Parts: sequence; C-alpha cells; structure tokens
Amino acid sequence: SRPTIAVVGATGAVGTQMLAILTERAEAGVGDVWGAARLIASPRSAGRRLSVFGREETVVALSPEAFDGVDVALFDVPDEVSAEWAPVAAERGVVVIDKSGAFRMDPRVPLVVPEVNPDTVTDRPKGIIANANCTTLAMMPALGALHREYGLVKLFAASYQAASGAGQAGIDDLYDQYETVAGDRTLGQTPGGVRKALGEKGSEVFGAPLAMNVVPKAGSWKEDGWTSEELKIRNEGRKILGIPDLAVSSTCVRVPVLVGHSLAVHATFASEVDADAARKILEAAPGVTVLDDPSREIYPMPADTAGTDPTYVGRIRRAIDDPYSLDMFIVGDNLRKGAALNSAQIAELVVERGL
Ligand code: 11C
Repeated sequence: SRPTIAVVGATGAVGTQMLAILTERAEAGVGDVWGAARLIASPRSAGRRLSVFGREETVVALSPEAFDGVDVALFDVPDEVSAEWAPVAAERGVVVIDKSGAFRMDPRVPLVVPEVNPDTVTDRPKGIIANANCTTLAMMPALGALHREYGLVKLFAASYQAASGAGQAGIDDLYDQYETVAGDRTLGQTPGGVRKALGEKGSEVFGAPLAMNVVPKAGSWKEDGWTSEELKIRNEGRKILGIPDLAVSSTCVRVPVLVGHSLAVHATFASEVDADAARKILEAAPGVTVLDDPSREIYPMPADTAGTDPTYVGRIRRAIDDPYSLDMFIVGDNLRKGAALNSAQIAELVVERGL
C-alpha cells in the first residue's frame, strides 16, 4: 500500500505551502506516491480542517501517538520543536525530513538537495534528513551544476531576502508597513521619517523598518558580527556541495519583497569559465531556469517568479578581471524550493530509493 505522509507544523507559512505543493504534485503526477496524509500541529491548532490531496483532513495535536502508522514526516516547525520531536518520530520508525536548523550540521544527518547530492539521502543513521536554509537553497541547484563542471573554490554572495523568510509574521508585518507608509509622499526622503511613521512596532519583526528600506541583517547575530543566515550559507553550502574547505563570504540583507530570495553571486572556480558555456550548463541543470537576455530586459526578479518552483539565474557574466570567476543573479522562491518543495522532493526521493 502507499506510504502515509505527515506534515508537522501544517498550519504555518511553510506548512500551508507544503499541503499545496503535495497536492499539486500528486495532481500533476510528479510526486503521486502518497496514500493517507496526517496533519499535525500544536494543540492550539488541533481540530482545524485543512485540505490536502483534495480531501479535508482534521489537524491533530503533536504527540508521540500522532506518528503511529506514519512512514514519512515533513517537519516545518521552530528549531526547538524539531530538536525535541524529530527524534521521537524517528524512534517510532518514521523517516523525518526536517526543515529546521536543528540537525543540518549533524554529521549523522544528511543535508539533501535532490538536484545536487541525492545519493546522501539513504545514509541517515538517525532516521532524520535535514532540509537547508532557504537562502542557501536558492543557490544550490545552480552552483551544484557549475561546480560539477568547473570545481567551485570561492563563493561571495549578497542576499536580498523577502519578508516571508520570517514566516507568516513577516508577511503580515510587511503588508502592515506598506499600508502605513503608502500615500505619504514625504516619507523616505528625510532621516528617520519612515521609522517615525511606523513607530516601535515597525521594528519588531525585522529589527528595523522594512517598508521603503533595506536592512543589512537577516537572521540573528552570531560571533564577530556575522548573522545566522551568513553562517548558514557557509556551513550548509559546504556540506551540500561536499566542499569542506570552500571559502565563503556573504552579506544577508532583508528587502521589502514578499516572496522570493535573490542573491548577487560571485563564484570562483578551479578552471577558467566562459559565460556562454556556463549559460548552457545552467540551461541543462535540473531545477534551474535561465532568464538572461539583457537586450530584452530579461533577468530574474521576485515579482515575476514568486510562487513558482525553479531556481532562476540571469545576468551571467565572466568577471572582467578574473577568468576563473562568474557573476550572476539568482532568485528562488523561499517558501517553495527554499522550503516546502525541497522537503517534498526529498520525501519522493526517499520513497524512490526505498523506505
Ligand atoms: C529568512 N532564511 O529568510 C531565513 C528563514 O534557517 O531555515 C529560514 C531560516 C532557516 O529569514
């Protein structure tokens, strides 16, 4: 019989996308492998009715018994909830695919991007597979393909991250901020004007006002002035690509966009690169769509790509002063490939390779 899939955190921003993506893929015949679906969330959300695979299901409260009969569970919950509950599910024989940061760097937990390192999916001694950070993920299908051809040695990235990276609270906050500032044409032209109009509440979610602004901080502060997002790009990128000594530097920035993380990337390789050849490699790479025709104003942007699956790459150039380096602009949907879609793809890969 077909395996049962559970979604833990089914009512959150990513959980909601997860149900939509599972349903879409089943209907499209792409990931039509699942039997029953179990929706799990905090006791607060238990009893809610949500639709998945075209059926209404009742959300059940997170408990050990909620995992009875489940084969694969997709966790979309905060780190501390995953840290506690993923092992509980795994002990009951469930294959856990965890979106949180709790297990990503555990050497006994594979960090899987199906387009890049699919073979690592079966090596899961803890019964847990991790899904990466959405900013890291946005780049991986493209960088993985270029790495296979040229050998990646250095990566510099500046991110332009959407508000939805902070979940539903981020989405709500940005819409609220837009509502407050829209229509006042004096704002944004004097120091502190936007901050004053938004009041203290305007800094609650992102640490600073986001409307009419860019905030050079995404994630939380870590040692030596780096943010959690910047460290995740380095650590997770190295693990996914299988390059433990990859040199990585990045600056992660929050921008007033709803959905879609963008990255300006400068990547240096072991061998000389060619922009046309790189474009062909990217065009052939699974999960990647090239949008790169400057003469027709074609390049990737969140406003055009939000709500879709691929990693989009454009502005592909060989660095003027370094024949070993490429510059490019990458956009990925942080809720889809950056989160729910990658989990769904990992789950399908688990079934394909045998539970
Ligand atoms: C953001 N990338 O945009 C973050 C959200 O490690 O899964 C996801 C954090 C993570 O705020």
